[in-house]
Amino acid sequence: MRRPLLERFRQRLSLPAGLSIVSLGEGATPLVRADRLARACGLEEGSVHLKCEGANPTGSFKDRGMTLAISKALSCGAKGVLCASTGNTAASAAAYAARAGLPCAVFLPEGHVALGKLAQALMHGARVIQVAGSFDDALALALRTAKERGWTVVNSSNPDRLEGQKTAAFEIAEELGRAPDHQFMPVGNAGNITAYWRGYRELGGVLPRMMGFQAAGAAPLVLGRVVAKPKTVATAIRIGNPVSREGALRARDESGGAIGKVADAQILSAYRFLAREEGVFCEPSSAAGVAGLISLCRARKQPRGVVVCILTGHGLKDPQTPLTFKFKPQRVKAAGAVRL
Ligand code: AN7
Repeated sequence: MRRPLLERFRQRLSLPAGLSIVSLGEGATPLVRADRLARACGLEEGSVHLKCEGANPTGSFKDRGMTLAISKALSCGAKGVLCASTGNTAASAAAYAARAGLPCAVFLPEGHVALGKLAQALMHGARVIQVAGSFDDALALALRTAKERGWTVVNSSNPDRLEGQKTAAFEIAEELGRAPDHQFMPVGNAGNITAYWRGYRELGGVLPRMMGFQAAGAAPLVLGRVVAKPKTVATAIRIGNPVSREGALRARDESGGAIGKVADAQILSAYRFLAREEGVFCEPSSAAGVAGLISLCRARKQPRGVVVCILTGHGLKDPQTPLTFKFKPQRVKAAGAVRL
């Protein structure tokens, strides 16, 4: 049996003594070389790697923090857990709550959650609350409901989430023998970039420049103001008022990195490139960091040294976006002739 993530990194985490761990075998995700991507960017072969977080039990990086948040909620005798989510937090919370035997409620922005994530929440028995509004509206309602009912919030405002998520930085540094020089990743609520930066700083040694990318229609950190009506095909990062704004800005400034924005067309182009040229299928939001890397390289601002791109969620989360591309299957009779 795979060791729970929290046990593997016990020394580097602040865990209460005797915590009973709720695990689905999260973490230890593949770091794969991306030589075609490197070549397309004008970078040296062997210098670009993809951290495939879609290989986590529920298909996204959220499982790293959820194992800790749900273990703690269970040990504290929580009545139930709840979260607002663009989908992946909901899927993860629903699965870990099911495993813990805790009731779970998820607040989703109606009409803007990828189908696979909704299916996961339903299958794991969560109470699904569709909110007529954005993620930011759903979060406000979730927080109010938690207060009224005394349920535990497992959004990234819960410090256990980011504490668990920082383990991804440990895995990358362990595998490369040191931290990368540049890390490219998507940014929504900005919890993940905050958690990675904490992880790398705790390790010491080489520190990467943290390069975060938001979708152009949902880029509050780039614009320096809340976006009331965020809009992007990358629904996971369709967020106008990031909870971990301060953490993201600190990661950017302390690391000498940047937070930029990429258009939906650039996100979709990177998404297709990864699937077709690297054999790695991530969800659209996950490709935002890669889109940022490609865009910098096109502008001849190649990053130096070792580059890691974080692919935060699996492509199967969103079975609908691929069908928006031109796609014409051959229809043949069972014994017919086939063109290849
Ligand atoms: C695939 O599930 O916010 O910057 O509610 O699902 O830490 O928010 C998801 C975010 C990137 C952004 N990639 O991470 C949610 C949620 C994927 C995501 C992000 C999300 P943060």
